[in-house]
Amino acid sequence: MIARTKSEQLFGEALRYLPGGVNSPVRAFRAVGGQPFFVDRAEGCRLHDVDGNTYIDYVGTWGPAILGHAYPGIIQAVQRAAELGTSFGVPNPLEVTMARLITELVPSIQKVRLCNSGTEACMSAIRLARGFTGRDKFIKFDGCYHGHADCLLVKAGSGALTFGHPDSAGVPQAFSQHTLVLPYNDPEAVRATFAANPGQIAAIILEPVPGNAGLYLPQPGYLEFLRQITREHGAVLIFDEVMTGFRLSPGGYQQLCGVVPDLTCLGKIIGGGLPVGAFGGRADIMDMLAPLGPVYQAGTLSGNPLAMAAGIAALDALRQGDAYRKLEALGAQLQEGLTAAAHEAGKTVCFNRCGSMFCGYFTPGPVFNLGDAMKSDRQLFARYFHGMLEAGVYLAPSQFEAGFISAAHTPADIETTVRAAARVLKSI
Ligand code: KE4
Repeated sequence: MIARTKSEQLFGEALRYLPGGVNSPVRAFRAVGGQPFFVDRAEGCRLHDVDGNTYIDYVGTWGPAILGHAYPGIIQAVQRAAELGTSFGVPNPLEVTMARLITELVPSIQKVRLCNSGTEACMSAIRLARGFTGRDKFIKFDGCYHGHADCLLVKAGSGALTFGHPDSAGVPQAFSQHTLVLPYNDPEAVRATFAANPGQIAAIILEPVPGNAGLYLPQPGYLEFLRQITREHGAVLIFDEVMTGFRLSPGGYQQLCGVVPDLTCLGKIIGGGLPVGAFGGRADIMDMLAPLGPVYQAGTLSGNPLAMAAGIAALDALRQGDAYRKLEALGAQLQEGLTAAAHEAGKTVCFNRCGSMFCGYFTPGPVFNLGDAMKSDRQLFARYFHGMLEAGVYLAPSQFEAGFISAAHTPADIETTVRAAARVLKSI
């Protein structure tokens, strides 16, 4: 067993001050058992814990670290910005640069509002769609997670799902009664819901590639169907690309699939690891936002110069380099290696992948929605997680999370991971 004495001491102290010892539930390892380790520093594709152990990291702080940790261009940009002040509460040039970059890279975003988290982005996008249409109801899909705003914590994914009670305590029925939850990849369910709620549905919000119940993909034609039916019924189509934005291509998944949403939510990568969120889209919808229009949204630290500097450095590096080609090659290598290792060990694994996002489900599959994902053997996953951790590989501490490869991973790191998996899968 790897010694983690200092992490255990820190966790004991953390439990005194922080509920569950963490500031975000999934970090607590409740889905896999054991205790979290504490990171001292990170660079490239590796985390170094406070006990001197090193791990190849496939969580990447849940998506932002697409270039790897402590990416020099980002560190230097943040250092330069910090010397000029950490927050102004007054417009600063970096906000304009970031907004211009986003609108250039994601053409469906004609105007954008920056905020401080993906939760805030999704919550605000729903409010904006309701204000624009004058309607209250909206459709989300089970297993999709859009942050922890009250109206969205209904059959959510990610941590909410991991804890086995998809709905959250503290959310009054009145706050979620307008949230219509449907199975993903089921066009008939969407048709029936619009038919049953004529003229009442403000929006559909979805992760175009759901990454909060593991990872699964839209069936061919599904996103095109959602685009068409929302147009027919005057509903706003919202792509939550907080995870997929700039992860799968410079223009997000919408660039790959060719489906143009009305609004897009962003986060994670555009902050380069600092707190950030954004939502944007059609100008006629966005101009409903205060101070122009009647839909209120605000934030003390929105457009914060440090987060902007970090995000601009990240987006510049992504658009100028060959990161996406590299990420695809590494993803394919990992998928091939882990699939072969599972087969060799006699373990049934359904491995889903989209570029540098992936999930290995311990179930025969296929996995196209939450119901399929829930068939996975979570106990076996927990043993696999800990076996890999002991082997120096940090996977997402839940079967219902996506893994992330960074441009700092190398083919040798992938090979090391595959060899470790081959050993662990035979032993569990
Ligand atoms: P944040 O509020 O955590 O910045 O973003 C919420 C959010 C919105 N939309 C999507 C598609 C997301 O994946 C997220 C957040 N993702 C989780 C990982 N599954 C964050 C990890 C955590 O909650 O600690």
